[in-house]
Amino acid sequence: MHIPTLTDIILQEQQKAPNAKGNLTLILTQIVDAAKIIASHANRTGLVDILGKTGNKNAYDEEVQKLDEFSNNLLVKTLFESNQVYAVASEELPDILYSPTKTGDYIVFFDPLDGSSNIDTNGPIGTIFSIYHKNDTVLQKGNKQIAAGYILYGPSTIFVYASQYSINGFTLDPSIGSFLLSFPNIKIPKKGNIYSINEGNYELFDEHTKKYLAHLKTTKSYKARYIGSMVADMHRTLLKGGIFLYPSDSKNKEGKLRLLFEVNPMAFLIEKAGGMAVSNGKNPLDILPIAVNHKVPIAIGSKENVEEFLKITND
Ligand code: AHM
Ligand code: MG
Repeated sequence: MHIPTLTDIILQEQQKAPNAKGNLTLILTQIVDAAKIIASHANRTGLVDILGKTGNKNAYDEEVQKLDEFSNNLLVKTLFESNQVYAVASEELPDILYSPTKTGDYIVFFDPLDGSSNIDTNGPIGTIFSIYHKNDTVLQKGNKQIAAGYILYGPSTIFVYASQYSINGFTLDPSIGSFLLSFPNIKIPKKGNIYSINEGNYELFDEHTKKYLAHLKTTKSYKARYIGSMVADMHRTLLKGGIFLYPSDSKNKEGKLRLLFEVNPMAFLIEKAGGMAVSNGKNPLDILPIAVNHKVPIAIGSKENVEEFLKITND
């Protein structure tokens, strides 16, 4: 039986778009290739020190470069090599970068290695990306995204990709080097019993957030899960349902997560799967970014959980 690959699905979707010339397909192919390289480097991060001590470091010299910096440079290079990308913005870069040739009709935002504090303890990490058409301005509302996705580097490498038409998940088969369709047509459960928030910040939360947490704790069915790597926490939320939150607090007045690199791509994905996201009571996809590093608080996940969050925090 032929299991469709990520490339098969991307090509199928290209046919659905009227007048598509395959330019978006080229960008996605570059991201897929970069993801495979990052996955293979992520697998070897723990070897760097050992090989260094045994004098074998030279063969692995490139590993010495921090994985987030390596991933960032790789994505910038591969995206511009597609000749389809006019500008990129990355969580690792202070400014927007423009194509040296000033060509390309697309803008790509990405977080090359999200949750990188998990690397030292072999925890899951991820890459997040978000694609827009070139417009008068680089900073556009999230509802203008034409595609978004993430790659989760965990026990398996998983690629979740949403276009205007669908959202699907793929697992990397390392023996053939292809992402195989493993989660077709993802639908988030209408309601889940898992909540995900950094409760270490409890004393910093406002009364509304505290009230919501009190509600969850008195409702026996809820379980807490928090990895501290948004891609991993969102992947679980997408498959199992429930809610992920990074609220504002007295230290981080706008929360921690960035609208363009983390919140909007995840909100786009979750909506395509039938879920919901809110930032300060409104859909984050409707917020006009005022800067590349614009941050917003976020509650995101199953529709009924997010509606419950809104009801309790608005009362
Ligand atoms: P990073 O982009 O610097 O890795 O930070 C983003 C990460 C998210 O993956 C995660 O949801 C969050 O930070 C965890 O933050 P905290 O440690 O404050 O709970
Ligand atoms: Mg990040």
